[in-house]
Amino acid sequence: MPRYAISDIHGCSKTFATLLARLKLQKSDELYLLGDYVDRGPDSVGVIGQIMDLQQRGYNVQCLKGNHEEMTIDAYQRQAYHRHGYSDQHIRWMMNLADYLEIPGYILVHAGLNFAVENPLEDTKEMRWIRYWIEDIDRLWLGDRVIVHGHTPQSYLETRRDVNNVDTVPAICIDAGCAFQARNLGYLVALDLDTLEVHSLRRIDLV
Ligand SMILES: [Mn+2]
Repeated sequence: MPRYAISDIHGCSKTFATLLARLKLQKSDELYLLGDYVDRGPDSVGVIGQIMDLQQRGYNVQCLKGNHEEMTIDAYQRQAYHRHGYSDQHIRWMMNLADYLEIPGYILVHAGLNFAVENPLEDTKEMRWIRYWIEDIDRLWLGDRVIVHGHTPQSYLETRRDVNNVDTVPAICIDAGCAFQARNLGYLVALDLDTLEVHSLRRIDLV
């Protein structure tokens, strides 16, 4: 039963649907989505709808909260986001998203972990926002786990490099900048957490 992780879909609903079709996702598979479903791309509501639909149909999809969901919830609570077409149900779904997940072999988190505090798993705010934390990883604390995260876009080729370097640096960034225009970005990737294969798909959505 494959386990996949995908991050930073950012409103690219067609690209997301196509990647899932490529993976031939089964109900017995595990799909982990690491946050930032919304903003930048053309169809944030559609991405949330697709994920909720998969969950309602019995697919094993577990989702983290990204900084863009945090901002969306905050704006909604200030009554500013109704015009973006989110329903109360969408917002409730976002509010219930996890800060991080621990599964065999991995810690999954949107942005990363703050190793400046005694217990990195207690700093849930930085889990959605932190950058430049890789060099601070406490290998003793982490043990043989690998951190898989998104949030900071890079070429999908660098994701492959992260995979190849995982024994040296136990962190893999899977944000391939799906909604960005830069020449080396514009991909959505799915990491197979057991084979470490990086499935990459060039963005289909118009941004
Ligand atoms: Mn982010």
